[in-house]
This record gives sequence, structure tokens and C-alpha cells, in this order.
Amino acid sequence: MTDHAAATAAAAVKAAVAAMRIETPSWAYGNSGTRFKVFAQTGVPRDAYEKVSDAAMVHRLTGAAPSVALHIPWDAVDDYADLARFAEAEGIALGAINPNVFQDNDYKLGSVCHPDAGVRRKAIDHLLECVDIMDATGSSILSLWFADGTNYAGQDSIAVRQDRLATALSEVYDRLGDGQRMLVEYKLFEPHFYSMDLPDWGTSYAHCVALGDKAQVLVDTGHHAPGTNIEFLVSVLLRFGKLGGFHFNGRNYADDDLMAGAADPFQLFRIAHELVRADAIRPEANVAYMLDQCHNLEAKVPALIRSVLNVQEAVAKALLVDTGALVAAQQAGDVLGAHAVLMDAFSSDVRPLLAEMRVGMGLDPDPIAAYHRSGYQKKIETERVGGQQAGWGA
Ligand code: LRH
Ligand code: MN
Repeated sequence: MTDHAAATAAAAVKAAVAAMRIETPSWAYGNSGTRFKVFAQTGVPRDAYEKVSDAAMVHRLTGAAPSVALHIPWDAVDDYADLARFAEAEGIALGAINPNVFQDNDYKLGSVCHPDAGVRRKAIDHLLECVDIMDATGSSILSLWFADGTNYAGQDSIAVRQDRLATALSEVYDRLGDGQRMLVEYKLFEPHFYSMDLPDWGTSYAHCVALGDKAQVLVDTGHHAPGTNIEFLVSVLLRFGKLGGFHFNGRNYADDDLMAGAADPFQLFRIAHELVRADAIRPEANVAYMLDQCHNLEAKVPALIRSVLNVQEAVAKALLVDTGALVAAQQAGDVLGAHAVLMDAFSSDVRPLLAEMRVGMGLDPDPIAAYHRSGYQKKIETERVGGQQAGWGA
């Protein structure tokens, strides 16, 4: 590749990564853990406003995280428009609205799939309330995840629960306003261990097709059976225009919710490769790139900064794939040659290029170092004393 071609390619990578937006999750700033223990951390936010401030700090240092997703009621406030104004003043926006129909005692046997019509009504009303919140915050995404499922064969009718799910989704779909859409997340197991009513991309896809254009599939990278080829389903969903967005995180075993790219950076790269090939990185492609993580041991704000950088690095490597050489090798049936083209890109060190990109954006080339130099961690640990630390309240 000539120097000029290399410079042009580098500029294109920097421009594409700089334009990418990665939404952080409010709940990642709060305390989290497992059923064994939640290790509270000093400096953790006590309310949605402080979570927004932490998300704004991630954006200030990365320039890539201009919105924060909310989870209701974990982020419930009296005045959502005021919270949106506060976020704007902090330099970010409020993003996807996540209803919570998995923590109320009434939802033991499910929420929208529950055998009892009264419980289903309660759940649907909460989903509708979250669309009202979208109207107040200016959010365009209703991000739906249902813990609904069963633990033993015969516990309930798989088919009847699907009817209940379809009925609920359809009522909420009809409530969506202009510019609003619903993303339907699936999960193979947990908290149920025989059936989940939305266990896989196919079930979510089928419901989204039945609903219409405003319904798309949300791919949480931690929600698949071990060995699942996630980039394959991503490619298929893109082909059918039904890939609404991601919850990026890292996992080794189950829904570990570790930092994106920390456990399997090669998988994140392969997913990014399918996104780049489909020209789906640019904001206009309308794929919602979001993180969904829990920082049970590590400091939360720097962990989210690290995760944003990991996604940027995976995408930058994918943008470096020599597409011409790849297609030529694929057409020629040159198995090793084609694989080598991809591995060349994956093996390239994109960190200097991304550091350059940040300098070009007026940012510190090393956001993690900048965070430690900022004194922000000390500040929040000193200021945020007393009150009820945010968490999952589970
Ligand atoms: C379920 C899930 C879902 C969120 C929750 C915080 O495992 O991925 O996206 O509601 O985590
Ligand atoms: Mn998720």
C-alpha cells in the first residue's frame, strides 16, 4: 500500500470511529454483584443525576459516549424533563429507556407472559409508562428485556405464553410515537432455567417481523449459548434490516457482564467486521451501540472508559481490513489467504491511530490516564457520602 493510500485509509478509520456513538448504561455506575455478594464501592452515585454526571465524564474523556441509558424504576425521578436538561448541561443526552418487569413480587411467574391477566396488565402499564418517559426525555428507544420463563417442563404452556407476549408487545408497539422504536432483547437462560419466553434471536426476530418496522432485535453479547457464532446472526439480522442494537459486554461462561472486549476481543472484532461490511457503524445506519455491564470489583467510571476504548479498537481494526484482498481471496477459494487478510487487520495495533484521532478531537490521547489525572474519582469518593448508594436493589 502506498503512503498516500495508507494515509487515506488511516484518515477514514479515524473519521468513522470518531463518528461512532456508544451509549453507556446508568446501572453500570451503581453497585452490582452476584447472589453471593454485592461489594459496595465508595463514590458510587446515589441517584440518576449523579449517574448522568459519571456518564458525562466518560463522554468528556472519550468523545464517544454522548448518551446514557436509563432503567426504570432504578432511575426514577420526579421530573424526567429536568433530568434531560441536567444531562444536556453536562454535555450528554438521555438514551434508551429500559423498563423493569423482573423485580416486583407479582412477576414470579412472569410479567407480560404471566398466567394472571391482572399481572399482565400491570406489566404492560409499566411498559406504557416508559413510553411516556421517552416522550419526556426525548429518547427514541424503548429497550425491552423480559425475565419471563419457566423452570420445569409443564410449568406453563410455551405456546400460550407466546400469545401473551405477542399481545403485550403489540399494545406497546401501537403506543410508540414518531421516531420511537422498540428493541426486543433475548436471553438463553437466567433467571429461568427451563424456558425463557424470548430465548434467542429467532424468537425475537419473529416477534419483531410480526410487529412492524418500529420493532428490531437487540443483541446482548452475553446472552447466547457458549460457542454461538454471534457475528453470523448479526450478519443475518443486518441483511433483513432487523438489527436494532447491541448490549456489548464480555463473558467467559454465562451472562458475566464483564467489560466489552475484555474476555474475547477477537469475537468483538469479528462482530465489528460484519458491521463494517454492512456499513452499519455510521450513526445514520441507526444501529444502537450500547454497553450493558456490571463492575462488581473494578472502579466503574474507568471501567466504562476502558470498554468504550475496547469497542473503538475492535471497530478500527475491522475498518483496516483490506476488503479488496479479502474478496479476491474469498472468490478464489483461497481459504488461508482470506483468513490471513482478516488476521492481519486484527493483529494491527490501532492504539496510536486512535490516540491521534483523540488529539484531533481535542481530547487527551489516553483517556484512562486523563481520568486518573482528573481527580474525578477522588472527588466523587469525597463528595458522595451518606444517602442510599444506587444498585440493582435485588
Ligand atoms: C438482562 C440484561 C438486560 C437489562 C439487565 C440490566 O440480563 O441484559 O438488558 O435489563 O441486564
Ligand atoms: Mn442486556
